Amino acid sequence: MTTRTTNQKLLAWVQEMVDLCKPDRVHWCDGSAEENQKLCDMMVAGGTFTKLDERKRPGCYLARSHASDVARVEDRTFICSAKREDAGPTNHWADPAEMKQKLRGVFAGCMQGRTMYVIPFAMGPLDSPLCRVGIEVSDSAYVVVNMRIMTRMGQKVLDKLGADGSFVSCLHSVGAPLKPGQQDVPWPCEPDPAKKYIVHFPEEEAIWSYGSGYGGNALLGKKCMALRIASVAARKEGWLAEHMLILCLTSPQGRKHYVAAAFPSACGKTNLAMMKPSLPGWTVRCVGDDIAWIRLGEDGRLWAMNPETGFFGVAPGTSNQSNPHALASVERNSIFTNVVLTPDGDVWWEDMGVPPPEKGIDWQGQEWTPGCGRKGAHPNARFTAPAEQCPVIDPEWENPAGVPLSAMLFGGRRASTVPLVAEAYDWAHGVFMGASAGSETTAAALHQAGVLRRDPFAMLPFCGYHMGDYLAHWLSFGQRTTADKLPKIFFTNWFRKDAQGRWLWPGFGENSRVLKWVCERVEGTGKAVASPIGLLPAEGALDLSGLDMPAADLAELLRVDTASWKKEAADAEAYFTAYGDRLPPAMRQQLDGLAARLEKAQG
Ligand code: SAT
Ligand code: MN
Repeated sequence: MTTRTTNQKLLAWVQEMVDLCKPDRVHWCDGSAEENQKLCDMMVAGGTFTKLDERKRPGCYLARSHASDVARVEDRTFICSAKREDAGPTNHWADPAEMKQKLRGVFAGCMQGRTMYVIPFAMGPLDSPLCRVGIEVSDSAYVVVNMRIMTRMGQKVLDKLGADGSFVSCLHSVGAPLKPGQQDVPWPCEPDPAKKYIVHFPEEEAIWSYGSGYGGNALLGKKCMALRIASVAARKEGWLAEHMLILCLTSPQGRKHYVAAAFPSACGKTNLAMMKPSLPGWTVRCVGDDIAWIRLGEDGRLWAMNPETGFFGVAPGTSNQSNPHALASVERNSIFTNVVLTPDGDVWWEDMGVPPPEKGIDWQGQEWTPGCGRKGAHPNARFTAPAEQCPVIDPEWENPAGVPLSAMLFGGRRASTVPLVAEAYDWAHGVFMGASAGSETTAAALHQAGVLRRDPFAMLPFCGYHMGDYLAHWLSFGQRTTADKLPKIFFTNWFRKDAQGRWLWPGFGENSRVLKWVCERVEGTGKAVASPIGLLPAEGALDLSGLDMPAADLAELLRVDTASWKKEAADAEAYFTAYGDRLPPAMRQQLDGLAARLEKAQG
């Protein structure tokens, strides 16, 4: 295979990685359809991929991971900044020199018997001022074909890089070298979680990932580069790299608003991003479902861009009711990981909204029947689908300038306390709302699901530096532009339950009712009432027409219980103490302001 770059730094780095990992072969990926087909065919032959029925899912494949390798591994994720305090209290830190030395031992010879793929990729449209190039070397063909969907990948990126362009270096290995003659397995990985490493060197802009082939652990353009490494660069350069979807909402009168929203993994970002509004005449168009790179425009507004080109969405729960446009996006040219294979060569997952097959093969490769007591799909089963296949992709989604934001939403999964929607009083209050956000954990990471934790800006697992500095960076935008130019900030919670544990809000397309109020607030027409925690929709301000919602449910959805909020404030305050003297004074003022308002409401 000939190399197609004259970039000496790149050639030298790849050679260094070859010398370290000792692959049998090196393949420079050109990103072509032919190359992709060859890799897919090879994975079918090797058992990694099952080709789905061409009439049902043209161009689609199913993969089943090893049972130990099903989600991000936050415990094994490290930020190796030169100084420990720059990683901050929310990240695992290790000394970069010591970690590098340890990893050199771990990676030594790790690609023996395998091919090293060199994957040139770009995050962002190639002509965008925010576009960044990464080079991932990986011994996984599964990673190559996923990266081809999720990023702009191949020769065009090497052309952009040119002879002296710089890149984020991303080393990835599944950590399963093959001895001569040793038979490969469908999903090679390092099964021992303690031997996996997802390591970031922010000063060097380097990523070393070992032992996992799954999702954000292995598709290094996504969380590792576009969030952890990019967030550090963004702070230095004055922009934001955020865990946010971007959507365009258009009113029946044709007024457009771009909205970005930060929710933790597996909390419905993909569903909101391409929602089918239940309110007649409203439309939602999708710009992105997971990551937003946001810069301050010359006009003083914040402009957001989706650096990815695909969706890596949670399959279970995706149905015609929850997300018809995601289902349409995965009709062809998509990869499914850890879902059920049906006897007719199609896929199925829990809460797909269609009856299960009489029998199938589950995500672990076992015979499966409905009612057998086991889930057919893993709760963190995923689809990888090209964004351009989304029937409601926004015409501006590849605009190199991005799109101007009217509003930002923060949210999480909260069974109690947090109302359906509340608007921040101003930018600093909005930053406080994002900073103090809590959410119940999900299956997107290998940890106990359903536990409430603080997840500031939904960035807890993804911020590559000290979270106190991150809050200060967000606050700085309040000084760098004027309040009228900044997006309005809101907090939302679709997940509130009543005392019996029943969801109070129907969610999905009905969330358009909340978005409508957000738009009206932006335009200055929506009515709101003050509460200790922020501005709530005034009576009658939420459009509930055609929705059979008992008054008591609505009241409960919007209720701000002073006692619960005092606990909430105390919890946030205790959480902030970990930030030490890097907690911006404005956050302390916000805590005091909230306490005073709660006191007044009670008294
Ligand atoms: O596996 S990913 O990190 O890409 C998905 C997620 O957790 O958001
Ligand atoms: Mn995500």
